[in-house]
Amino acid sequence: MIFRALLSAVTLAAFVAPAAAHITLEDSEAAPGERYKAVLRVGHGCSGSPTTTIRVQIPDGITAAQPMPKHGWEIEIVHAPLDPPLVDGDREITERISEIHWLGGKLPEEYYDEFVFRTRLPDTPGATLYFPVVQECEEKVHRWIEIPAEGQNADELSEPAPAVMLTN
Ligand SMILES: [Cu+2]
Repeated sequence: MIFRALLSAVTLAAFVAPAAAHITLEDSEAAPGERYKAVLRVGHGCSGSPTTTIRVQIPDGITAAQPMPKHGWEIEIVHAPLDPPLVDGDREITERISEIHWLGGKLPEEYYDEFVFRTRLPDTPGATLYFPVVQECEEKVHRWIEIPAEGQNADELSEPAPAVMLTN
């Protein structure tokens, strides 16, 4: 009986969660200037349709990013020029990773998964960085690209971009 009650509570939680789940970063706060392991959490597909592609945009302030390989998914990296270039010792870095794509997988609506990459955060305390994500499913697409206006709460947006706030 207890087990049955527990089971129904769990079922209810699973049923309620998707509305607020969206795609979010596991750590929504991080230290400026430090390494940051970005874990994108994908809790649902597109109205029942399985997720087949995740595309994340790396914000301008981030000059270094590195995706973690993922079984069953192919990774594609998009570069953008760095202007002015960064000087690292005797090396000049002229481009940065601006997008990471995970392609060719199939994440059923009922399941949860994580898409991981690491970065070095800019040294800008107090700033909020947004990582817009396009989630493509077999049918339909979610565009988690909305950024709150000054003073607006991200909860008011229907498809908010995953964000991390740089603490002091
Ligand atoms: Cu959601």
